Amino acid sequence: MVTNRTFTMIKPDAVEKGHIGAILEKITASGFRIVAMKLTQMTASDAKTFYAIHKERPFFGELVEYMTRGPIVAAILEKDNAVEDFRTLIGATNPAEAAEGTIRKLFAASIGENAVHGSDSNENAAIEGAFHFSGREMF
Ligand code: IDP
Ligand code: MG
Repeated sequence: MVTNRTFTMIKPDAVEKGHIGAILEKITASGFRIVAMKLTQMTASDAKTFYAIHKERPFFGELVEYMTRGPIVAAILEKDNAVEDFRTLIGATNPAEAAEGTIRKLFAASIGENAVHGSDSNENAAIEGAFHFSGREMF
């Protein structure tokens, strides 16, 4: 398994607010190489599959509504220790608890609308990347 890659989404709230460029700048300035990237929109079926692990949580319906309401930027990123380093770069799930300078501290509005996704393990990075991209879209 490739262990130096992670998967991210710039979520609908951040796209709506015009933060795509600023967030990509933070990502590339932090040493991540873009392996694959696209502007796309998730269907309800996509979001329910992607977030299936959270299907019993009280916020699941709200999460599916949010993630499908507009376009996202999906990307695969490469760097040594990508999964852990990217989680550090984005900060805590709740922006109120995110460290200064992190993407969520800078751009997220709330624990629900938190601007970016980052994979939580190498295994999930591979699953999530393959959910959005075929091999010929990866560089
Ligand atoms: P993560 O994105 O930091 O890995 P998870 O716990 O995996 O956080 O939750 C997935 C996503 O579900 C979060 O990024 C956020 O958009 C949403 N979410 C998590 N907790 C809550 C909550 O308490 N209320 C509303 N939405 C939430
Ligand atoms: Mg998670």
